[in-house]
Amino acid sequence: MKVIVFGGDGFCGWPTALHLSQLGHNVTIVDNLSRRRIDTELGVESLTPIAPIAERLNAWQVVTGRVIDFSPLDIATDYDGLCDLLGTLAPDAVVHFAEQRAAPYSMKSAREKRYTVTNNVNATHNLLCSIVDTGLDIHVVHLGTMGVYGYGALGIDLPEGYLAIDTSNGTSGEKTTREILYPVDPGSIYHLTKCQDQLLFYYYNKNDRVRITDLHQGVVWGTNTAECLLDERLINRFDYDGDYGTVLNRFLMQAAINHPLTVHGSGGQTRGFIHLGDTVRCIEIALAHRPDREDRVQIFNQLTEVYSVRELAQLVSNLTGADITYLENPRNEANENDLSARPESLLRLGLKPTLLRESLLNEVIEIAQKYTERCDRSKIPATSLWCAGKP
Ligand code: NAD
Ligand code: USQ
Repeated sequence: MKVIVFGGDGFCGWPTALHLSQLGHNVTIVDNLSRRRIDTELGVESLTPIAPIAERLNAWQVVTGRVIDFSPLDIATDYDGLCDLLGTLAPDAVVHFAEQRAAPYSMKSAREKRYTVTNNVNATHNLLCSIVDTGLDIHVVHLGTMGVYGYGALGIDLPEGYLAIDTSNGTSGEKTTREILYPVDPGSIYHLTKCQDQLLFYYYNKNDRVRITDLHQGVVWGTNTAECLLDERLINRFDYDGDYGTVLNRFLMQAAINHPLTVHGSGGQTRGFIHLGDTVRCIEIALAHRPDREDRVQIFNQLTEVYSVRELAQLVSNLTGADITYLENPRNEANENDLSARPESLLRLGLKPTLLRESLLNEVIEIAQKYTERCDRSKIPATSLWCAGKP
């Protein structure tokens, strides 16, 4: 398959591009390198020393003999460039990671809120519009989030994107059943953009029959996949700072440097989690199962386990002896929430879940220990507040 990986320089995109190339697909990465620029803006660096994109791609060719092309395009602003690229490459499929993905960054101030909305919504819309504009039949695989459902599940197992509802006509009393998109409930401006993406997918699928798979992914943990480990220059990024670091990787890194584990509030927030190796495998599965042209948007829940933040902190503490500190929550989220969801479709299509286990947690801790001297402890606290005056 000819595949474009939009956002292929990022945390999930880079290992995905390598994996698809390793499988024999013809891969092109498109990335405007905004994530690297945001690091500079925040005065922080990936804990792991990631190589410049040209060096990464050169190393991949030297080590495997395979070529990954690169195009430095901003897909939110350069619409003509995007159309030209699609027209030239005529890919079978695209994987869309190219969005600003940190909830805390999206809540920092009006500037970051506006950037996140403009960047994410335009990136997704430009991609869909350019597919229709060029007349190409391209399968879009998008990395969405479990956060579109909100975390206050209606006391049911979260379905995969759609909710069956019964309606009753007020005049005739006639009853009908239909499936609608599960009601969205975003918890940050970033999550809000993913809810907007959902509606864009719904419309372009309904009106133009664009083939779309939307992967509702939980929090990703882990750092390197088998392909990233082939050479030091292929190492993946590792975010640990208060804006981009996600909870389990942060706890593992904090344990590695003897920093107390930073639990927000009571730690009662419950989330879906997935190991990076499974993220990559899920995308491989999604690409292999292109929906038919008349199908509605195919939505898969992409998580393998559900934990509360408190449980994760306890697990890491038991493993390493790290202290746990309970901080006032900088976010506007419930003290406790229930969440129940399973990756039904991906399991049916062959996913073998990588469950959280000591050896894998230790692997992340070892990487964090190896690069301890690159850590700036002052960047660990989460300082982005959801509401003015909070905490
Ligand atoms: P990331 O920030 O590491 O990677 C995103 C990449 O997209 C970056 O390299 C960035 O430079 C690029 N990009 C952003 N805007 C662009 C634009 N307008 N044009 C071209 N390139 C652009 O993020 P990630 O952790 O790899 O996440 C990738 C996707 O997966 C995101 O859409 C995110 O919402 C989703 N996701 C991530 C997680 C997670 O825990 N990391 C969990 C669920 C879903
Ligand atoms: N948390 C802590 N301590 C920390 C960091 C986080 O208690 O040091 C808590 C947060 O308050 C939150 C939970 O952990 O309750 C998860 O936070 P997170 O930063 O790990 O994840 P989140 O903000 O939800 O975002 C991440 C990715 C995002 C993706 C989302 C999937 O950055 O791109 O969409 O996970 S999901 O959570 O399912 O919506």
